[in-house]
Amino acid sequence: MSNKSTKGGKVLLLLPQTHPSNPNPGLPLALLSVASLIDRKRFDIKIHSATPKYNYVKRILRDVDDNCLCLAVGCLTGYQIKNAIDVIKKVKKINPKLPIIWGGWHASILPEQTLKSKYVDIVVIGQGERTTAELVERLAAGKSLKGLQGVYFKDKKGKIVKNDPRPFEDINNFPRIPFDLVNVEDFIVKRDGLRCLAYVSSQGCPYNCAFCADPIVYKRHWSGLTAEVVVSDMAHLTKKHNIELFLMADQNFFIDKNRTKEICEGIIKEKLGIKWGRVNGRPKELANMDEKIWHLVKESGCTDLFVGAESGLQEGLELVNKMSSVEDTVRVIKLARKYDLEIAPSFIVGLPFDYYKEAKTEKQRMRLVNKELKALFDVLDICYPTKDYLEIPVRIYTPYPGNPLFEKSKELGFKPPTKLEGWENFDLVQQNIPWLPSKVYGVAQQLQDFVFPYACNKYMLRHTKHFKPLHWIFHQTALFRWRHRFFAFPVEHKMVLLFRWLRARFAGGTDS
Ligand code: B12
Ligand code: SF4
Repeated sequence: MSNKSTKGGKVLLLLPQTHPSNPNPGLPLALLSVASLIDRKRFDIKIHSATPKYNYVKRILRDVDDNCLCLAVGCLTGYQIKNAIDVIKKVKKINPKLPIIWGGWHASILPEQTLKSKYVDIVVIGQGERTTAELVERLAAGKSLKGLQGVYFKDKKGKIVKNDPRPFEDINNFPRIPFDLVNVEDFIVKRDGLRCLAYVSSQGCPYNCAFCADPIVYKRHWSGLTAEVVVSDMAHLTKKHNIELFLMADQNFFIDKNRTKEICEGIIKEKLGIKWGRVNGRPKELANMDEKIWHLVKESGCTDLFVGAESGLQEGLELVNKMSSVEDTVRVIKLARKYDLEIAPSFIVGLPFDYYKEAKTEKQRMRLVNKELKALFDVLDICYPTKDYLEIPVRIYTPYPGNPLFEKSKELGFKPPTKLEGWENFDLVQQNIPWLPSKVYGVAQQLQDFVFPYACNKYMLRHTKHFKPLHWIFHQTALFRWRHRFFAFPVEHKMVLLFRWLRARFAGGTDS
């Protein structure tokens, strides 16, 4: 990281903590993209991720001196907002006039509401590369932000000024991701003993799923780096940092089949010898993908896929406008197994079906949730009769602003927060949806933390160095619960949570 003081001043970028229980947001890919077009000869760019590896708050407070031009934060909807505000409060005590910029998912979805907060001066909406580079130039020159596409700001009197949106741009127009702006080693994680790094090869998605934030932020645009750039980035990162597995953060990697084919061929041709995994795709797309490409995906070192199965009910898939069928989900899981690729189908429970309007009692509402859960287990029973899966993420539906299901949720009694701070609690554990019986949160957690991991036939191999007999009992009870769809009295789940808490507590502190 550079320490030089440059003429234009310091530009601080912060990726806040994601959650108190799991604060590490990891490699700040979005901030690195944002930084890519800022003139590094004139500005001293400092990227801070709230990784527990170092005290990011202390570092930021040290940097917000008179030579600092701005602090820019990127938040998802949820806890990151709280963490960002906590840091900004401290920054304001040292440098009250420092312009505070908000960008990223939450600010792009609700720019005006975000800007109303006293902790925000400027909002960057949508793609951040070109907008932020131009914004920084204007701030350094003391010019007005009027007319700057993709920016809302408060003028000197505190009045909100809304500029026009910035058209979506091909990401191949931007320079390569400047990985040298961070200490990459801080963001390398271990998975199955391999050195892994997050990597993103595209932005946006052309689909319009009714629960997803992507159509709002990227307006159904998609742009992917060319295969040549992806392969050369991978080669560079592998050589420089000895990366063995790339964790792909694309929203929807497989949009352009030709690009997929060329990336796979490039990895093979260049003999990179790497693995790449956690690749996101839509069931229909993958179910219809040419088997020659499936073959190349495997041959080039892909380890696992992540598909949004969303619901085991066809009416659920229609409600979320997935444009995919339950059969597609089954087919894609079978295809992945045919090519010996692990695949994680993720599901959402508690979707805002219209039926909830008539369901007056908790019992009636529980019946609807059980219908969703039954369908989910039916799909899993077809696809994994021997429980040989990687993981099965189950999330409670959370209404994120701006999309059609958010509007439906309001019809079902959901009251969205009216100011920025109100969105701090929007995560998967908080109980935000009024139509869902509260015990469903417990069931979803139990599935996620206990039933699915312990029922998995690989669990005993993977995680049981100690306490083998106890793990064996847990494995059997998880299988029993799965078989009988019985989730009451979750004693073993509570025990697992207690063990985790004890391990975290005695494994030492964080954020030094
Ligand atoms: C890595 C990742 C995470 C990481 C942390 C990421 C982070 N930013 O802190 C982890 C694993 C912790 C995570 C957790 C969650 N995530 Co997540 N995650 C992603 C993922 C896969 C990649 C993000 C990324 O780096 N993209 C690459 C960059 C280049 O793209 P970008 O983020 O869009 O950034 C561009 C613009 O948005 C803008 N921009 C972004 N940041 C900033 C900052 C500034 C200052 C400026 C000016 C501009 C700017 O400029 C960038 C370049 O053009 C995205 C999907 C995706 N592909 O984007 C989902 C995504 C962001 N996650 C999402 C969700 C819902 C979650 C979870 C709630 C649960 C879940 N479903 O996994 C939790 C919540 C965490 C929390 N409490 O805050 C949603 C966002 C919804 C929302 N309204 O916020 C996404 C879009 C996935 C989806 N379709 O559902 N996530
Ligand atoms: S396919 Fe995935 S990224 Fe695209 S709109 Fe649907 S959920 Fe969002």
